[in-house]
Amino acid sequence: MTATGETRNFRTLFISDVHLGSKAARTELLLDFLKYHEAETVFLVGDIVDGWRLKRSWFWPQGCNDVVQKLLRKARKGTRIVYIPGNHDEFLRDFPGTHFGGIEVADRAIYEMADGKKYLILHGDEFDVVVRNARLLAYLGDWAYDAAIAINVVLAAIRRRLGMPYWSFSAWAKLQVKHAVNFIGEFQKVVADEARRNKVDGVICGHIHHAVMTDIEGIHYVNTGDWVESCTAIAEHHDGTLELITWRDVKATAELHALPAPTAAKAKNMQAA
Ligand SMILES: [Mn+2]
Repeated sequence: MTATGETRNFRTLFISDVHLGSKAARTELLLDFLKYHEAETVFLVGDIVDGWRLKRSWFWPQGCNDVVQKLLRKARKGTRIVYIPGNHDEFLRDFPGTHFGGIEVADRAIYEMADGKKYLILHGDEFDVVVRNARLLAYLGDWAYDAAIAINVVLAAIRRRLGMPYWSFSAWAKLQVKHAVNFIGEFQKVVADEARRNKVDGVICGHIHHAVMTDIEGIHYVNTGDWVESCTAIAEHHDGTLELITWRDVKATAELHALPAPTAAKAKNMQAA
């Protein structure tokens, strides 16, 4: 957004970890972001709806409806929207290949950017088991790595059928503050490895609520971040360049410096309403 509040047009937008249905979801900021950002394709990279939170207690304020409506309206107007479920909205994993309201559901995707570079798009929770048992798996080798991922997928499906909650990486990492940085590094490494196995140039994922664009041994690792704290998204320009947008900071800067005082005051009143 510029000081005058112009809409920016992109080829693709990538958003994840909105956690609609959790009190932490920053729906007003996301709505605002969606208002000022258009794209030909929008990838929802998982954990958009927090199904587990909703199962425990129903929390669905108007803001959640507004976000869903905004996305459906974009789809109606011709934006291609692809929803890649995460662990918090894994109920959608039972419906790969289906459409609802013009939104496609897919387990993962391989997507070609405007510059021809190919990216693997996935949420990333299937690698939790590898990150948690990194040392053991490194010791046991490749077969154990593949087996661990396969077992994790099966266990998650069984837990889902039994109505048991998914084990949460971010909650777990928060408890292990001292090692959290190592876990993020390990997660990034295994996801980059998966991209390499798929013979693509990069990977775009979410899950760990840590937005970044970096090179990991020749693989472009991109994480979309989240809309519970940092309010970040990844945007692909029409030439294939990727940009990490931290909307929370853009908004804060715009409100502090760019907007004339009456407009800023009006914006505040509107938010309060
Ligand atoms: Mn997740």
